[in-house]
Amino acid sequence: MPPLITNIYTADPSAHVFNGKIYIYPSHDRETDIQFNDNGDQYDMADYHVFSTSSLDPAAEVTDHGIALKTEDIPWVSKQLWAPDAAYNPSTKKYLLYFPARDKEGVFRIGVASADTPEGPFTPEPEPIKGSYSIDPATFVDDDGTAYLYFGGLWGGQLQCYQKGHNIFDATWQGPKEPTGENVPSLGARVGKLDAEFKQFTEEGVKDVVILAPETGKPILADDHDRRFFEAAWMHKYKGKYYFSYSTGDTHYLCYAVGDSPYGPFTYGGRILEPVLGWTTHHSIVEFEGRWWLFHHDCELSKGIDHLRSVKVTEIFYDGEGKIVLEKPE
Ligand code: FUB
Repeated sequence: MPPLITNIYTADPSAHVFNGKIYIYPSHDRETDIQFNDNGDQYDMADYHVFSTSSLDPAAEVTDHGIALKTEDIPWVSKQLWAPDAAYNPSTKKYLLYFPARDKEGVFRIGVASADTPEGPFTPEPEPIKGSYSIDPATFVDDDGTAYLYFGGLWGGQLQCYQKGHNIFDATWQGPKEPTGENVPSLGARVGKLDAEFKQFTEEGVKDVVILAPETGKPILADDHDRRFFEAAWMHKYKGKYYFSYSTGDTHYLCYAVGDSPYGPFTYGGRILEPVLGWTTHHSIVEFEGRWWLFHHDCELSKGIDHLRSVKVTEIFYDGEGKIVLEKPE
């Protein structure tokens, strides 16, 4: 399957349907001399482009709307504009772009920027979202209009630095580290409800997203690298159920878990995508014109350079039990 976007390198695609069109909010990968390491320093992105298309036919044209936001415009950011997401707030009639980046102290935070159109340009808030940390924000607006922000990522994404509390950064856990040991539960992504403007967390603050192993009914363990959450949270709803999907990082799977509430708990449901060419895997799932689509990335276009990725899309299906499958069930 060829990449959807070929004019620049793009990754971590968050796709949404706005005004009857598909809008894609990816990371913009760029060449760098920074040596590859497990902290992800080589993912040294400095701006965002927004893309749109009216059709997902293989021959459809995808429009690059140009730079929507860049590092120099964001007062609190030092570097690394990583995986973004977007939402539309019907009350304020604003489009919101959520993005992680390192602040001037090198700590990842999540920022928000707003625009009058889905393609931007976006104007950033001067400070990151209060109480935000780590990477990979993903928004989900439920049928009742309530918006949630999921986030978190291990190793270079610093999620493991917050084991003492949501706002306590433990620098000794920085780097490619995570909890391990017999019966140690895995670290969860985080989720918080957003306020009426979709710009801050409500007073409830953020909670841990718990994924249960179906065979035990207990949280997935930290050493279960084939199933534990690593990064790339995404939420979508299908037939009243909440599907939380994510990457397993060093084992390179995209997996999902299903629950009855946006807060979970979610029960592990299986894999959506097997490892692709390149270290990272990151995705979004969206319904468009009655069909379901998995947006993801790989490194085929760059011939395997991990930090030069390209966005792809493939159709997905559900079987009779609501399991996600890549082949259309008979
Ligand atoms: O694009 C930089 C990082 O790589 C993202 O934040 C992760 O999800 C991984 O795809």
